[in-house]
Amino acid sequence: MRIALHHKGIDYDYRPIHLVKDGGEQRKDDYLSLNPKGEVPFFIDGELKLGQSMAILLYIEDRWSERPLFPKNAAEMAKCIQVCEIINSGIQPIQNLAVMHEVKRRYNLNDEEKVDWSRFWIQKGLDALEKVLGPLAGKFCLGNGLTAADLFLVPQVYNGKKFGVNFSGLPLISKINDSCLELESFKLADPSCQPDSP
Ligand SMILES: N[C@@H](CCC(=O)N[C@@H](CS)C(=O)NCC(=O)O)C(=O)O
Repeated sequence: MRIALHHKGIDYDYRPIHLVKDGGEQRKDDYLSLNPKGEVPFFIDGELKLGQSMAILLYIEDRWSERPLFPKNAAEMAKCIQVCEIINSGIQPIQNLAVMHEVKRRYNLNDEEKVDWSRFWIQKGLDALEKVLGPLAGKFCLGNGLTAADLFLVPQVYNGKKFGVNFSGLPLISKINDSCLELESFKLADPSCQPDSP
């Protein structure tokens, strides 16, 4: 979401939610009253209060149509969503903090086993995505133009690196990630550049 806001040059207020401190601010009542799902991002625009990054991106795309992030052609749009969803519904949820926490608690895992769970699912998902991207990718996921697919890919690669995923068999994904990280919008959205970064 941050990448899209910077890409489109939208001015925004950033309200940090610390996901770990004190058991996670996303699990506190005041945040849950805003977003019962207890996750970030959450987007507010006037009366609109919106969770889920795909919903937020589609809203931003419609409201600020300059510098589009979704293809207009139906087949290309479907391909773009395919890539987004491999990450957004096929990888990210299984390696999320809440899932790691619950898997650890239920099966009495240690921290290394907990991380191994997430690493396994990210590796499996990115290995498949590398094959899907084969006929699609150029400089970015879909040819040489930036799309929403790249906005999902880069944060997932970031998490993959954090959890020790092996990128040696993922040359396409690595190359796309590098191309994205050269762009100003990705630099400004990087976690290390946020006001609450430790
Ligand atoms: N499907 C949601 C996923 C949101 C999500 O899982 N966000 C993570 C951070 S990237 C989170 O808030 N995790 C908190 C937790 O698991 O407790 C979306 O696309 O917005």
